[in-house]
Amino acid sequence: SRRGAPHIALLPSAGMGHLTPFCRLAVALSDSGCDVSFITVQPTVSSAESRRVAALLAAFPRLRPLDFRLADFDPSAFASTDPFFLRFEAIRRSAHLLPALLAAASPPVSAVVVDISLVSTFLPVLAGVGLPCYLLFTASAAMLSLCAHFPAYIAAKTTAGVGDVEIPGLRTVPKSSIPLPLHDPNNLFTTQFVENGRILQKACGILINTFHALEQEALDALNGGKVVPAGLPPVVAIGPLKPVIGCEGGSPLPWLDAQPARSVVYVSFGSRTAMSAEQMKELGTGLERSGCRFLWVVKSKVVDREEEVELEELLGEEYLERVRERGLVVKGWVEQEEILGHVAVGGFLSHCGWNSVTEAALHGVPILAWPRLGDQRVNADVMARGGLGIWVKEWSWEGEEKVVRGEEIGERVRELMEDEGLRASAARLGKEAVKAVAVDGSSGKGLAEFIGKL
Ligand code: BUP
Repeated sequence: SRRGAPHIALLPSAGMGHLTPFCRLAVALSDSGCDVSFITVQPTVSSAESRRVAALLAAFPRLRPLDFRLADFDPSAFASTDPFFLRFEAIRRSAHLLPALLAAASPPVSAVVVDISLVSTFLPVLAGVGLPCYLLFTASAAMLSLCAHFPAYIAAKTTAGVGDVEIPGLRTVPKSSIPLPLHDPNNLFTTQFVENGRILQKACGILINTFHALEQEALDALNGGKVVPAGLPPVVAIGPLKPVIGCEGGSPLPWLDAQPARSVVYVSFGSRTAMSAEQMKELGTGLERSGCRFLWVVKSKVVDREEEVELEELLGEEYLERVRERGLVVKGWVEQEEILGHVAVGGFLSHCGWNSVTEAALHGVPILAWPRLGDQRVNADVMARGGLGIWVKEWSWEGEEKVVRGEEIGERVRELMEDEGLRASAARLGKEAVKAVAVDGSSGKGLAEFIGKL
């Protein structure tokens, strides 16, 4: 690295949605001349994560791996069964062990970038040893506003449950879009979310994987002292973080090469959203009825290590036989970035995990949103406002029994693929995204300013 260049340590959290932007940030910082240490926790929750970390470190030997051994942790003591939330907690409770690991690093660490889900326990520990703590917010600026305002909302509310949340200076997040765990004050995720929200003000800065053309209003509200009257550290948009070529895994898809331009709808609900067997059948029917070509990534378990059932068993051999000509159904990991960038892909039926939204934006691929849980409805709202896609608000959500019928899914998919106006507006946003991450774009400059400050 260049003389005098900062040494930045990155601490990602559990789950592909958190790991992916950190891998991309690591490469972006390293490409800008920084020394980068990448803190890893083994074993990872999913095998997708361990493969990604191994591929990243192999492709970029200049990144320094730092193996973080966690303190003993008893998951049964917590009111959650979500393996990812429990891992967040295990890492959070090991914060006191990080300074010793960092102290051994040479050259000395100049700053640490911590994942949002971990920040409330790490920030005080890092401050204690005089290390600047930045955070990377891995979701939308709208979600950051909710995170920043939520502690004040909880403190001021007079009703028992959580209702519509009016974010000062921005917009109201309706009750139905609030992540389900947040309705339960005793949920482990709620405790983490509120603690992390409270400490935001003390961070040296907040990096966020979004861009101005998509979320100008939210970024202005956050930086203009509207969301948190006491003020926040600078919220710096650095996205959409660019994919790291050659290490995001997956198999090449010769099938796509054989399809006409913009004819295929890509269907994926992310790395950790499982769908019920019945809903999966209906989705299959819907894709078949749409008459469109499709590439469908099937997931039936929250953690990939537990995927055992074969496609034939999930969807039936007959179905797979029937759709063979027009549809490719795959189980396991695909290279989503490559798929979204492929000329054959003309639409994306997506759960609206934030990484997926930013990837679709970068490639100008229109989205049909079917958010399922967590921050996904907030994200779907952002992408619909930004002209990137359509969100069918009535479709089922975490905790609901409702099954969306194939007929309706098929109709909406066809609409997505036939809407020329939407295609044009998604393409426009794609151009803005590409501009933003260029060296002289808003996000490119944001990253350079962050590095300059260190
Ligand atoms: Br599935 C799948 N290939 O097969 P999100 C996902 N991805 O490359 P999530 C693949 O994983 P959280 C696959 O491109 C994106 O970068 C995808 O992140 C990639 O949603 C990432 O979209 C998934 O944020 O995470 O997985 O639900 O719940 O943590 O947001």
